[in-house]
Formats: sequence, C-alpha cells, structure tokens
Amino acid sequence: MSKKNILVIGRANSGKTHFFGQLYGRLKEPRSSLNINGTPANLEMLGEVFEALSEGKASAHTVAETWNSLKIPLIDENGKEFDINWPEYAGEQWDTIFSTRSLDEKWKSQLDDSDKWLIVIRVESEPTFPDFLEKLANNEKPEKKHESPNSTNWDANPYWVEKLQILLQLSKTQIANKVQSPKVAVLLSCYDEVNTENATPHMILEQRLPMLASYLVSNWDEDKLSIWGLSALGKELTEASKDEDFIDEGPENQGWVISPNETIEQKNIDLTLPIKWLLND
Ligand SMILES: Nc1nc2c(ncn2[C@@H]2O[C@H](COP(=O)(O)OP(=O)(O)OP(=O)(O)O)[C@@H](O)[C@H]2O)c(=O)[nH]1
Ligand SMILES: [Mg+2]
Repeated sequence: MSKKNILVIGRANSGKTHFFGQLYGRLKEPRSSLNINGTPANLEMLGEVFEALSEGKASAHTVAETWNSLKIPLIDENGKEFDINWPEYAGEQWDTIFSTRSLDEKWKSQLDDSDKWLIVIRVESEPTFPDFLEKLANNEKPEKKHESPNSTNWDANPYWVEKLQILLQLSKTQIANKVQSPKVAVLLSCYDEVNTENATPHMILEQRLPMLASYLVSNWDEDKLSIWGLSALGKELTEASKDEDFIDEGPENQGWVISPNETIEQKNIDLTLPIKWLLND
C-alpha cells in the first residue's frame, strides 16, 4: 500500500475547510471514484464543518494556531489502496512562511513528506493591480506606497510565483528540467463565483493570473500539472444561512468540480476526481 501526503496550499478564506468537509462526505458515497476504506482516527476535527453543512450554513474560519492532520484510508475503483494525510490549518499561516521565507518543523516535515501539492486559489478574491502594471508598461511612475510589502498587498501573480519558488527551494526540487515531482493540482475554488462563459479552468487561470499560469506551464511537466474548477458548496453559504438544498437534499448532493478540459456546462458531482488524479502515478 502506498502512503501519500497531500500538501494543501491555500490562503485564508479560500475554501479549504469546506472542501475538506465536502470531500470527506463524497468519499463515503459509493458513486465516487475514490472511497473511504475504514474510519480515520481523529475525525472529530471535522465535526464542526459537518454539523454546519447539514444545517445549511457555513462553518467558521479555522483558528490561527490550528495544525491538524487527518489520515484517511482510501480505495479506488480498481481496488488500489492508499492512505492520505490531509492537513487542516489556518491559511494565515502562509503569511509568516511568505514573509520569513522559512518553515517551522511541522511545515517542514509536511513539505518533506508530500510529493503531491494541492493549490487552492479563490480567483475572484485574488488581488491584482492591472492599473499598476499598465503604468509600468507606459513608463509612468506608480504612486509611492508607504506600506512595506506583505503577503496581502502583493499582486497575486508575483505572490503565487514567489510562494511556489520558496516551496520548491525549501523542498530542494531541481528545476533545471521540468518538474515531475511534486505533482500539482490547482483548484480554482468557489468557482460558482466566476463568470467563465465557455472557458476551461486553465483558460480562466490564464485570464485572471496570467503570470502564475505561465510560470506553472513553463516549469511543470504537462502530465504532472492539472487545473480544475471547484465549487465545494455550489453556492455561497454564511454562518447565518439555513440553505434548504443542504438541509433537504444533504451536503453530499451539493457542490461540483470542472475537469481540466471541460467547461461549466460539465459539472461533475464527484469532488474526489482531483484527488484521484493526484494519487494516480
Ligand atoms: N461561493 C462559495 N463560497 C464558498 C465555497 N466554499 C467555501 N465558501 C465560503 O468561503 C468562506 C471560506 O471558506 P473556508 O473553507 O472556511 O476557507 P479556509 O480556506 O478554510 O479559510 P481559513 O480557515 O481561514 O484558512 C466560507 O465563508 C464559505 O462560506 C464555495 O464552493 N462557493
Ligand atoms: Mg479553514
């Protein structure tokens, strides 16, 4: 049996916890392409999100110090067994990693043990500064800002490229040739917020974060990179909502994923697909 850790990389409020809760529900559905194969030990760490979703509301933001990981035994359609270790933490921890360019012990061992990265990006909330870039292109001086750069006032393009470069360096990955390992799945989260028309997830990433898209494509082996659209909830929920679809049909019938070469017309309810792709060698 192979043991696999997935490094989940995503900012605060990008949808990691709700995806995790929904993914777990899907793993229990026989119609999914990956299924749970036993009961994880510390499932109570997901209790809050399960309870909130069954009441049709959103769960709270993950508390800053949180660092948990859930070991989930899985089995795929062909009877192949895996164990994945899924980290649950507050996205704001990336701010420290980004500004200090270093990892503490917990993160370091997580990085060393993961050869699969799941990058969660809520494209509609990523800050980009097209005006600034336009000024640079026209040789105009951008207004001087007095604040020093931090992870929230960077344009999302250089922010993500920088972050991935930091991680590649800390994981001692050679980039002279195209990266084969870690394998990377990018999930464009809260995809229900995005006006996609006929575009595939890859085209949306190119439109919204062109520098990140070209960085990924030029540095990763094409078989080791895939870009998905993900709506774990299918819609926005708040901590006060009592959504009837969630209450009546159940959270397991809400949410969808768009495969790399498909469009919003081809919503697939099987949220396990990106994980299955990551696990297949
Ligand atoms: N529209 C929409 N909103 C979503 C979806 N998934 C999550 N959200 C909302 O996004 C907010 C943040 O989601 P979380 O899952 O808590 O985000 P997180 O990445 O775990 O954030 P931290 O715990 O702060 O790191 C919540 O208020 C959810 O209601 C989705 O599929 N669609
Ligand atoms: Mg969270």
